[in-house]
Amino acid sequence: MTDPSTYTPPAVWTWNKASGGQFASINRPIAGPTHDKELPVGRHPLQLYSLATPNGTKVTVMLEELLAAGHSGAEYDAWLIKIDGNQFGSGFVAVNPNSKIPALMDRSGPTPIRVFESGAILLHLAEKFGAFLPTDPRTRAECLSWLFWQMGSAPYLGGGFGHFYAYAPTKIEYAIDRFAMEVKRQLDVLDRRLAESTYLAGDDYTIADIAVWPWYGGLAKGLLYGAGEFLSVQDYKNVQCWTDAIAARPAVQRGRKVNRTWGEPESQLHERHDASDFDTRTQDKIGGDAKATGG
Ligand SMILES: N[C@@H](CCC(=O)N[C@@H](CS)C(=O)NCC(=O)O)C(=O)O
Repeated sequence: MTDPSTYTPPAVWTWNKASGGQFASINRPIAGPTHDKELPVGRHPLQLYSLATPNGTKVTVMLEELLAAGHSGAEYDAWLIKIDGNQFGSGFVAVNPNSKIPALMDRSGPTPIRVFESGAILLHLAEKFGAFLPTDPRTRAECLSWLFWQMGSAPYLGGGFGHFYAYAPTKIEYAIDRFAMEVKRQLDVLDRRLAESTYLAGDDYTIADIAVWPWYGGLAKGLLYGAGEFLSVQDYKNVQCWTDAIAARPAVQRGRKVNRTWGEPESQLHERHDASDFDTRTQDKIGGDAKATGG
């Protein structure tokens, strides 16, 4: 790799397949499917194709919250899509042309509706069930503002800071410094908001919290990129308090297990097809040789 201090971009960029760090094998400069593969369809109205990364966790937490609140129409099948190439299968690309998890097929009506982008999925579900989205215009605007704040901010955390701090093949001080500064600023934005408000939109827990928690709650607990000490996350006291309150919710504890293929065996439910799966199908219950479709 060229020394960053001596690199001059060529006139025309070309794809160097050997570069790109830990995820080089799945990164490509073109969209579209690489192979034919139909997606499985289960018996529930909602079919989720996902993995328990922060973006995936938002949706499984939302679905578990909806079910806990009594919305039985939110019953779902959660199919595992490992992002080692399965996101480029033809069936998955038909649901999400952007080839990223999570992707949802809402099969509750006569014609299936595809929804991709985790923020769009949260909003679709919140509107469909009239839940976790305030109706009062001021609070609704606040909720949507924080929801879209998350969608715009997290790429600096994941694709910026996380990539250069944890995954890039060389540690580039300029890049790490730039994104550490931005991520700490984002944590301070949240900390100041949570000093004046219990939840991001106001007094009630909403899709804004559901969207922000897997990223910034995970970061605050040192679970992302091993960067807790580096970013002094313990200093963001209000974020810590909010993170703990959300983590204590039973629906959150269930949702974070779904489509998870790492961590303690009892924290992994590779696929979820029934509410009872949490009691009977986690990896500690079925052993290491779990049946997972994997896309
Ligand atoms: N803005 C998208 C981001 C989704 C995303 O980046 N998903 C990642 C996993 S967290 C993924 O599928 N990566 C596979 C790839 O980039 O090929 C969302 O919020 O849904």
